[in-house]
Amino acid sequence: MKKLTAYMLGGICLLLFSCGNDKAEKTTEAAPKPEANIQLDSTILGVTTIATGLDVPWDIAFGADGNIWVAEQAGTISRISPETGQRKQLLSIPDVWRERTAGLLGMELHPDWENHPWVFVDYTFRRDSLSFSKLVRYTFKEDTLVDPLVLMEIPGTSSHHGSRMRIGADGKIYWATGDAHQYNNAQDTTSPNGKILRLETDGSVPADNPIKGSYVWAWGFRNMQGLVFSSKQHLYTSEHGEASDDEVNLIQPLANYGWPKIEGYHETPAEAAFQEKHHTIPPLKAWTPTIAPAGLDFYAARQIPEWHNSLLLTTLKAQSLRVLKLNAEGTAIAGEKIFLTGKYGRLRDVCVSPAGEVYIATSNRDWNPSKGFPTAKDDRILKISKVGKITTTLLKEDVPASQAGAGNGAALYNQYCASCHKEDGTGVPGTFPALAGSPKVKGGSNALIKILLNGTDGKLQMPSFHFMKDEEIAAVLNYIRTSWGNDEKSITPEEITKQRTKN
Ligand code: HEC
Ligand SMILES: [Ca+2]
Ligand SMILES: [Ca+2]
Repeated sequence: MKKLTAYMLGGICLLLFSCGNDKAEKTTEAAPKPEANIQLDSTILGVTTIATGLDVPWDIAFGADGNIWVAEQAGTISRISPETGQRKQLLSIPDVWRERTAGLLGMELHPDWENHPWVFVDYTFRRDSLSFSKLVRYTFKEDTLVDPLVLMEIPGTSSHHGSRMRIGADGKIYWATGDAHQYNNAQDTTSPNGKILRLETDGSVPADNPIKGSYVWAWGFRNMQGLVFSSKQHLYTSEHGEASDDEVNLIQPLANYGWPKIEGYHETPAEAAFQEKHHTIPPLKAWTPTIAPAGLDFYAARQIPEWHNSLLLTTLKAQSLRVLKLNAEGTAIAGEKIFLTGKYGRLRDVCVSPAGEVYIATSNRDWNPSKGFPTAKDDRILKISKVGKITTTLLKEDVPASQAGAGNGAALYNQYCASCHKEDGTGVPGTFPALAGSPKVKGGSNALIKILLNGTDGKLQMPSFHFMKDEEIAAVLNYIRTSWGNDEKSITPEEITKQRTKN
């Protein structure tokens, strides 16, 4: 009872007064403690929850005011104090259309905040039953955001909206757009989708863009959810592949990154031929099975020396933080370390304070439900920083999921299929069909093999798994044909080979 009264009085005090001498005591009491430690070579890190109860904080940025700025998918922009977790909402954008992967997405604060207190956001909206993405500039004034200036509008559809934006040392906006699920957009240099676009901060085309009068800076992208400049002003992206080949790329002007003709490394004869003709640039790194890479930031600080000169990447499907050590020139990824796998669920974005503290935003209230999530605390912002000693649960660096063997249907299913159809085969109503009891799983084997080899291109799209070996496809199909109450005769690798040659 006493505690409750004190708590209530504390609340009133916060509302009405500035709470004078109470303050010091409060901060020590309220300062959240690390709930996990991570041991690096010589540095111990603490992982601390600093804010809870958010709804898909899609983009976070460390502001010049020392606060973490948060753009939530439903359309709100807030500031959160990293010390107290106190949150202040600055704006709710009325025309945001939130649906599955659409909504308020990327946000960037102008680096020269004193002279240009501008916040750039990208969000999807509807007009005449069509969807679009727009890039809007707001001005920060007296604790709110005013004077929205629409810089650009581009077509959207049901998914693949990207997007992130960053302002370079040259003062230009770089905007990573999605292909809007129209794959051919990416290779069409007259379309703004599937591109890195370069704009002035008033929305005009910079006079020195590589294609005169065009926003296009680079092309051949599917769905980028990470974008960052390093201290050397190299521009990096992270990109979602389809069924395989998630990528991190180093962006050059006037360059083609391959999608949809090339996925990941340029290793098939068709890919090599396309590269030869179009001089496409392969990724610095590609991941199969996919990890669903999202937010990217560059770690320039010295607080965590092991991470200096690395890209920090958060992942959704793989639910992890990846530390991608760059070579000295920043032109190659020299190593990958994996942390937090499965500990906090899907991780959407990351930002770093000038002092070198790392902040991470979870994404457990998004459209793609994960097993066991969201919890009552979701979504949250976590802080990772250097601490003096180990005080709580010690987390180790995670080892990469090893490639499942061709004979292990269950492991293959979990790596390639469960992110959509779910581990228990129940799918996601209206989006991913249940495989438990599915007539297509039970039907003749040829139609089923075709779905795997070719994918489908109706309203709901199943990606193609042509890159899997015949033995792997047979193993995964036999797994779904004998799980969750399904009971069908088995398929041989030879049947897959036969269907492939027919295609
Ligand atoms: C990115 C999400 C995604 C992944 C990953 C995925 N699927 Fe699908 N799958 C779909 C969608 C969407 C459909 C519905 C397609 C349609 O109706 O045209 C589908 C349909 C199917 C069907 C037909 C079921 C029915 O009742 O319509 C089967 C069988 C299937 N998938 C098996 C698999 C297997 C096996 C894997 C892994 C190798 C896999 N899928 C991976 C999205 C996915
Ligand atoms: Ca590519
Ligand atoms: Ca490839």
